[in-house]
Order: sequence, then structure tokens, then C-alpha cells
Amino acid sequence: MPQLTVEELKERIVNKLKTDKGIDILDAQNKDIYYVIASIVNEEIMPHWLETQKKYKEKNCKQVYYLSMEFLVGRLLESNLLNCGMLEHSNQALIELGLNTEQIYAVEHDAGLGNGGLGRLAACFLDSLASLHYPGHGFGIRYRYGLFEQRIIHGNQIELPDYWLNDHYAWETRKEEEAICIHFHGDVHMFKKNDGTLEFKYENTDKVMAIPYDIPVVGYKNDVINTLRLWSAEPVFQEGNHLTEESHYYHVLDHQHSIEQISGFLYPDDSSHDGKVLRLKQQYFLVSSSIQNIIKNFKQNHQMSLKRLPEKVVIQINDTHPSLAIPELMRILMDQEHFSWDDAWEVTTKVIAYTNHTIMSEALEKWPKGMLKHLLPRIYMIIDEINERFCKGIWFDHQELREKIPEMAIIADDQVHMARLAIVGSFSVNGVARIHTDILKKKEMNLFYSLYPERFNNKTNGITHRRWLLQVNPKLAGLITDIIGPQWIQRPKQLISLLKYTKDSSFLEKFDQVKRKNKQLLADFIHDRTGILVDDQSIFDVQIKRLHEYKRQLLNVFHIIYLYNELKENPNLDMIPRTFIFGAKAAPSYHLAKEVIKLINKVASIVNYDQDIQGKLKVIFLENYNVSLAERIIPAADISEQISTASKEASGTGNMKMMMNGALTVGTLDGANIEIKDLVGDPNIFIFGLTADEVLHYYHHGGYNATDIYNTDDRVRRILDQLNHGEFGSHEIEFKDIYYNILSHNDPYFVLKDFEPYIETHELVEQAYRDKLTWLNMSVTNIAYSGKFSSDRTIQEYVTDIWKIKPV
Ligand code: HBZ
Repeated sequence: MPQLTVEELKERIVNKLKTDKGIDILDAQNKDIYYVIASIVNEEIMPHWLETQKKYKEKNCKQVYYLSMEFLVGRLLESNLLNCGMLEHSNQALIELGLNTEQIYAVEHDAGLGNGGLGRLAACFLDSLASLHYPGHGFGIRYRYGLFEQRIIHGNQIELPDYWLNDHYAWETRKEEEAICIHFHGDVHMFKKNDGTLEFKYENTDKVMAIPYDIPVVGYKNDVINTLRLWSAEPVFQEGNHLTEESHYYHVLDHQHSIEQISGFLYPDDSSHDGKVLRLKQQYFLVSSSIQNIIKNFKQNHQMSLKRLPEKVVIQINDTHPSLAIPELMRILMDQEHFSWDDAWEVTTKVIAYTNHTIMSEALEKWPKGMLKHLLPRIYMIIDEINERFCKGIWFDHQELREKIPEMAIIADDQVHMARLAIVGSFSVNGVARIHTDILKKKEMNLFYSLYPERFNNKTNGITHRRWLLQVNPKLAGLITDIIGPQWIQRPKQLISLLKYTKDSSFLEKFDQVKRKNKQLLADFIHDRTGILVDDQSIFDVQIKRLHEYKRQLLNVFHIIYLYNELKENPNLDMIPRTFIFGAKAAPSYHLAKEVIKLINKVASIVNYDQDIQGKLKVIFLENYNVSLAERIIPAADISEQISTASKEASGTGNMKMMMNGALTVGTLDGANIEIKDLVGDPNIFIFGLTADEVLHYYHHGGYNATDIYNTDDRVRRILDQLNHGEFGSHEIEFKDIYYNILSHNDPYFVLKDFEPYIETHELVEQAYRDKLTWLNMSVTNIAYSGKFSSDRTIQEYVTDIWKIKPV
């Protein structure tokens, strides 16, 4: 893209304000400025967007489509400016116009179309695809309401709707002419044709239009613009629908409303599945519109038989949520393109690849077969047939697995098991970190692994270093570039050159100043938001992620209560002040998770105002954790809490973001923590607690007794009793549920078991922090090794091992 100078940018901003909005720069509000800059960026992007699409068509290249129910995009103005190469000049232009860049970026409402890691991973992947010149696009849903907005009232989480589309969304283009019709319900009729083959016709279906809204995905300084296409559900326009009779009118409105509900809101549950029919509708809506679109593109771009689809198309499904892509592609190939079953199956299983993000049984999707059959009768027939053939195949060709058929069947116990469908119908199955893939192979999916060993592969997650270092931490990025040059921006593995400077005291001093500055900025923000003053010399100990029992925010709180108890007994205790920072949303129906939020806030309200402890502890719960808040917190973190019960966290990606910004990990041997540890080495990470093998052994063979720990460890007993006796509540029953969940259910996530090693590890953290140079050395070592966790590396692995696409 041609570079606009600072002067040109200033001129364009001033003129545009006049011509588009009729506003003088002196009277302009931040919002006016925001839209004007976004519009300038769009003007720069559009020609390249067109150009990119033309090129993909001309070159006849194979393309990847990433199907996901979630894209957690966050804000786009700053990252689009960065990737277009306009950020520096535009910041300068704004400053020269007397404007505040940060306030202008803050005008944009986060696109919170995701719950957590899975959705943010999809957004990072799109950034890397475009930045590495790959033809790869996202398909998702344009939810009218994204993930709820969280308010904390009297310590409790309250959910409010996320009105992100109330202001015009600057980055989307509605493409009405590319709308696609989706069919639900109806009757399926079967005919025998003259040649003896069967033909299927559907009647009386309920029709819904899928309207695409396209968002440009800007590659980093390379003129590549890919597309994120989000579908919105609208009623089919029908001529006769303007009848005047009142009852009919209400019926029409009702009908319209129920259709719009399909893209109405994002389900806020991140690691559990409850079989709501609306969620199933959403999944099929995404899948059917996307697959129809992909087939249409193929026909337009290539003059060849659809049998050759796998040469030009690969579809990655983000968890099982879009796994109906398998029967949907079968349906289109057979019923519309007149393929035989075998030909359709051959194509489908060469096109679809599946990523698994969890082994937690409560998150594995299963749909009641009656529900599927009623909503999607033809799709159900196809799944039924896939299942029949699959089970027969095992019966005849894999006699050693005959007995296992009930555990492997796609339809079993009147339920359709989506992970089984996804494995059987795709050519690749991947986990998202080494340990996670190993557990899939050895345990959860072992039977399928024995059947299809060649399908299973690992793709350890990554994050875009452009957003998570270059953009969110410009001071650190600048310092890195000053010392090792700018090559790391294109090749993040080159961050490894920082190893040469881990003992260079002048560099470490500068690095320390950057961290200090980032901490001051966060402290100011915290003060602004909460009125609480935090000490920017304290250790910033950060846990930011969805609230879930397995992520063990409770273990963190127990540590805080323990320290508080110690300080109350000995107020002169020599300790480095700590600021514990939390950000977390709980699924609205997840009672225990909400209790933990309440507990964190309760502990905060006691600790933060207790004069006895002389400000040595502060507990901050920042409400409404989202991408933008993460961007503020991460550059200021000293400690990154990654303390899931081993085996439960498939990978984690927050661990990578904090490592890349110089935080040290306190973590269990779980998910990608293990790979972080392998790189940085034991001296540069704080590992504690049970291993995955130990956890799994306890689950299967017993031998753990939480009550024993309660009885023998005074510190633990004291904390639990404090919860039980209302010491942390305004009345006695508060927090009893947490108490009973641990003691009556034998502490299913091993909080008590890992308590002691966790406390001891935090003592080591404190010792390490006292030795400034050692700490800085560890911190820089972490940054140096973080290049591996760029999503550029992950995408390159997907490309080489699974997608087989070429850069354009
Ligand atoms: O996916 C997360 C994993 O917990 C995390 O370990 C991993 O790093 C990340 C990316 O691979 N999983 C999720 O975020 N899952 C969901 O958000 C989710 C959403 C809807 C569901 C189930 C899970 O129905």
C-alpha cells in the first residue's frame, strides 16, 4: 500500500470530517474522528481486497475455509492501521491535530463474538493466514449480541446484553446479492429413478435467508486482504406477506422474530454442552450457508468436476460445532450434484479436517436424535447412513473392535455423538498442544486412533505476535527492535537473539523501565475503574481467563487468603507487596463459578481496606474481561497464573501472550505450559503440582482423600472454615457451596492436593523477585523463546501437514 504521509493523513481527516459529516475538526467528537479514520483505512483496503480475490481466482489456487461458531475479533482500527503500515503516521497525525489516540480507539466496541480461547484462536489464525500470504478465509455467524457484558454488583456477576451493533460497525459490508437460502424441517420424499438410483426431494421446509457480511482481514504490510464472512439470519421476503388482518400480522412478526433469533446471540457457555435446539439451528445455519457458498465459489472459479473439490478446497472445522458440514456436504453432492454415495464420501472425507479443543466430557457435543431428525430430516438420514456403514465396516473389517461398537457408534443411546461423526468424516484430527493430542490418542479417542492412526496429529496453538506484542506493547516492541533489529516482526523465532542480552545490564535496565511504565499505566487504569490505588512496585500477579473449576481460580484465592491470614498474625512480615489481578466471566448458569467470582470480590473488599496489612496485598477484579481489557493487562503482568488441574487445559493461549510480554509462568504441567517449560528450561518457569498421569490415575483408581488434607493441614482447614463460618460473608451461608463442593465431592479438581506445592512455589517466586537481575534475565529469556508460540508457526504447520495450500 502506498504510504500516506502525516501531512496527507491530517488533510484527509480534516476534509473528510467536512465532506462526510459536515463537521469542523475543532467541533469533532472522538466518535466522529474514529469513523473518519476507519473510513480512510477502508478506502485504502478496498482496492487490495478486490485485487486479492482476483488473484486467487486467476491463480486457480487451493483455498482453506475456517468454519467456526466463534471469532473473538476484539477491536480492529488499531490492528488494521498496523497491518496496513499506517499506524505510526496516523498516530502522529492525530497527535498533531491535538487528539488522543487511545480515546479514539476506545470508541470501537469489541466484536466479542466468542467465549474465550477457541474464538480468539480463530481470530489469530486469520491474521497469520493473511500475513503469510495464504488464501484462507473465515466463516462464522454475525451474532446480533456477542458475549454478555459483565457487571459486578455487590460482588455478584450480572449479565447484560452486549449491544455491539448499536452503532454502525465500520468494518463490515453487507452482501445481499450473495444471500443463500437455508432449509429447516420439512418432509423428505424418496424416488426411484429409471437407472435404479434413489433421488431425494424436500417439501414444506421452513426457509431462512443467510445474508453475508464481509469483514476484511488485513495481512501485515503485504497487500493481502482475506475475508471473514459472517452470516446473518433474515426471513425470506415473500410477496403476499403484507396482509392486513391483525392476527396474521402478529403471526408474521412472530415468525420474523424467531428467524432473526438464529443469529440472535452467542451462547455463553465455554466448556459445557446443553442440547438447546436454537444452538443446533445456529450450527446448521453456519454450516449450510458456508458449504453452499464454498461449492458456488468452486463452480465459479474452476471449470472442473466437483469430484476434484479436494484439489481446490479444504475446510477446517473449529471443534465439533460445525461438524454438520460433513452430512451437509454429502447432501449437496448427492441430492443436488447427483453423486453416488461412494463418490460423495470420497470427496467429503478428503475436504474436511477437524480440530478438537477439549477432553472434558461435559463439553462433548451430543444431540438427541429426535431433535436432529425433526429439525434436519435429510441430514439425519445421511448421518444414520454414515453410522450404519461405519459400524458395518468395523464389524466386518476390524473384528478386534467388534465389542467396542457401542462406544464408537455415531448414533448410540438415542444421541448423535458429534466428535465421533467429526473423526469418521474427516481426513485429519488434531489436538491443540502435545499433551492434549497424546491424551486424545492414548485415552479419550484411543479406539478411533487404533482405527485411523494416520489421521491424528498435533498442532500446538499460537497467537499473533503482531497484535499481542507489536501492537499492545509498543514500548517493549521498540526496545526489542532497537537491540536485535526488526526481523523478528516477520520471523518471530528471531526473538531468540534476545538470549545474547539476558545478562546485559544496560539492556535489562531498559527492559525493567518498560515493564515499570506498563505497570504504571495499568495502575492508573485500575484506579480509574475501581478507585483502588495499587503499588506499581508490587508484583503484578495475573489470572485472566474464563472462570471454570478446572482453571482453579479458587486455588489462587486460597493462596491470597493464606497470605492474608499470615499477615494478620504477623503484620510486619517481610514480603514483597503483591497485586492480584483477575479478569473472568462465568457462564450465566454456572453456579459454582459465580460463587468464586463473588468470593474473589469479597476477599478483595476485606483485604484492600484492612489497615493492618499495610497495603502489602491488593486484590483487583476487573469487570467485563474481554480482548481489549486483555490488551491492557498483559503488558503489565509479572506473573502469569496457568494453574489448571493437569490434563484439563487443552492448550491455553493466555500463557503464550503473557510469556511474550515477559511475564513468568506459575503453572502446572498442563497444555502448552509443558512446551513453554521445555523451551525456557526449569530455572525460567515455576512449575508445581500433580502431573496429568497422577490426576488420571486418581480419577481411575481412587486414592485421593481431600478430607485427610483438611484434617492435617492447619492452613487449609483454617481457610475452609473461614468460608464455612461466614467469615468472608455477610451471612453464614455465603460460600458454603464452595466448602461443600470440596469436602463432599472429594475436591474434584485437586485444589487441596496442589495447595501446598502452590504456596511453596509462590515463596520461590518471591525469592526470585528479590534478585532483580535474575528476574529480568528470566523474563527476557521467556520473551526470547516465545517466538515458537506465534500463530505464524502454527499456521505454517497446518499448511504443511493438513491444508497443503500455497502462498499467493
Ligand atoms: O480452546 C479452549 C481450550 O479450553 C483452551 O485450552 C485452548 O487453548 C483453546 C484454543 O484451542 N476451548 C474453548 O475456548 N472452548 C470454548 O470456548 C467453547 C465454546 C463453546 C462450546 C464449548 C467450548 O460449546
